Amino acid sequence: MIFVTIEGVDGAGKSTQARRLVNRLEKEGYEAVLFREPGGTPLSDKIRSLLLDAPDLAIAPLPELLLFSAARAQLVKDRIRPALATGKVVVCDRFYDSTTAYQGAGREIADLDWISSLNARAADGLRPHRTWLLALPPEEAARRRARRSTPLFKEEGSVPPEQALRTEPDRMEQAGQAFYDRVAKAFDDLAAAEPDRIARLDGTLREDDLADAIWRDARRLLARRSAG
Ligand code: Z5A
Repeated sequence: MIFVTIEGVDGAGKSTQARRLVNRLEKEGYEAVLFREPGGTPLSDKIRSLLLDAPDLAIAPLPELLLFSAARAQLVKDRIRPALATGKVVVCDRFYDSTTAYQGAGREIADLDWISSLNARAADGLRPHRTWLLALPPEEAARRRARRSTPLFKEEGSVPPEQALRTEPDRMEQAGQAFYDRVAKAFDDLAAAEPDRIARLDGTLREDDLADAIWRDARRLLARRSAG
């Protein structure tokens, strides 16, 4: 079926929109599954814990990138490919654009060609049919992060309770503002480079308006798909 992803800086509203899209798809009679990166398989969840929940664990930029990619490779193989093969719509809260933005630009592993081929390899050649980038000014993103409490995240696969209840900044969130500025710019650059895939949406819009815009686009994609 179709594979769609939602991207943006932390706090941009990705989880909210991913959840709403899946609910809407189900209401309209589609079988849909939601994954969050990193995570979604036992290995990917363990990698997530290593990457995010151990603030004092030193992880250099290259191993960080490889760990995110390893988590993704397992998720694609064990969950995403099989779900697509059985006709489901797969919605993923972050995918490889996050690696390009956070590790490529944020962590300044500047070799974008290499990252792009690693991304393709880890994704087993799978390219999202559509990516919605929720763009948010950095100060608004920071404000939302600060007031974030327990996410209502619901995905196929396990979300350990300690992650669902986490309110302290995770390892990634300890990076400074310059890091987040580079990440946001990299997302914008990706959207400019791949306009056929990445739709940039104004993340400051009301939740309902964003959900409507995403649903309209998703419905078009689905219609095109079923027309052959
Ligand atoms: N990472 C990476 O470095 N490389 C990679 O390859 C991958 C990931 C895949 C995952 O963190 C971290 O891993 C992330 C990038 C890195 N780190 N950083 N830093 P995560 O999974 O724990 O969380 P996140 O992906 O960063 O997302 P988030 O912080 O949970 O935020 P969100 O999903 O974008 O937003 P939300 O939870 O839906 O909403 C945040 C708040 O805003 C909440 O209070 C909402 O009620 C509110 N909200 C949502 N929408 C709106 C609108 N439209 N208006 C007003 N308020 C809103």
